[in-house]
Amino acid sequence: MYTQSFNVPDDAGKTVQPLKAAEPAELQARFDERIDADGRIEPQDWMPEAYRKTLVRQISQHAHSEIVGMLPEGNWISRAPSLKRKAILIAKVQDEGGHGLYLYSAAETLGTGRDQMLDALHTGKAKYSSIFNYPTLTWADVGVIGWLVDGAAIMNQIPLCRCSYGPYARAMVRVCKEESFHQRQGYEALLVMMQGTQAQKDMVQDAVNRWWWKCLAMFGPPDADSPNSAQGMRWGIKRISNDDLRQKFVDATVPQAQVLGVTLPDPDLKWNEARGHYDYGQIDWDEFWATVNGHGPCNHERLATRVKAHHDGQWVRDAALAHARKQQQRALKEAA
Ligand code: BYC
Repeated sequence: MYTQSFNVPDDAGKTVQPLKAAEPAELQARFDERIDADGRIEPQDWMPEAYRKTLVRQISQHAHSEIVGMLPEGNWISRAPSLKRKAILIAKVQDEGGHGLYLYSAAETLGTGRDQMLDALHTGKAKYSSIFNYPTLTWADVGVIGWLVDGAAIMNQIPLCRCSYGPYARAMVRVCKEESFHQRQGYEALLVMMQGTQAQKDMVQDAVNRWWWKCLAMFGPPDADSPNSAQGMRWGIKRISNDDLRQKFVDATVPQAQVLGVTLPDPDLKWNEARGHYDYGQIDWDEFWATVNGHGPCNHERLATRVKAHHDGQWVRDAALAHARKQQQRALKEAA
């Protein structure tokens, strides 16, 4: 092989001093310096164990959310009102599956296996977004998920493109581009329904009434009750706080609701001239925590569906592994 010639070191024959392993304090200082300079941490770099653990927690939960997030909308693929809407919905749900795969891959670069992450999801140890534990009762829910759920997701995910961990940040760039299409297709589907019959308009308003508050809760607990925020911000994993993102989402969504012709179900929602933001009412945090802790309307159904899909897919994983082994043996035989 010619490439072997490139493996001969330039200083062949000279005595090379082995690199002295840096002491932990020195490594920590270098890490802190990189974070302070807004630099990126890559998989081969030294990082504190707590930083690694936090990233695995957040990225794997994010991946689980994408995969479980396929279910509420997937429920409508066979009942989409036209071929065009069906094709768009299939593509969207497939994109969410793709997002899950980029994110599991990003988490794997931190040394945690996909099997471990899936096991944590299937046994209920890992979290996924609260929003996917609510049912999609009508076709309007599909439009509202695109408009509001994907809209909230983009608001949360754009700052993650600047996350300090390289593989996560790079995965988020593509995810955000696709989420932006998802948000627009949902909004466009609703615009069409709002030009339809009174029954269609009522269906949209009903879906907005059911999803609005759940979307506000998606951003996570208030900053004062968010145990992970301060450290996440210090490490450059989170860039904007839960409450600030929630406010940005409300401010961006109110004018969109006006164009659409729907009412957001909050009597306290009003422009505050002094703050330069919309004020909004109280989120039901008891309901949020009950859902996060497994007691929402669809938690059992969602997990059971994922576990069944995993078991049903075992033969595909077995076949892929057998094929890979065969390819490897063939390559070894040819190389011998
Ligand atoms: N649901 O200290 P905090 C999508 C947990 S999918 C459930 O503020 P952190 C899409 C939190 O994990 C959207 N749990 O935590 C897909 C923590 O518990 P642990 C998913 C929640 O990490 C398909 C505890 O509450 N997006 O876009 O600083 C179709 C305390 O919270 C939730 C992501 O995952 C929740 N809503 O901040 C359409 C984005 N909120 O882990 C759309 C990446 C909080 O200590 N993740 N908790 O046991 C993040 O940005 C952050 O992890 C969060 C929470 C803002 C979610």
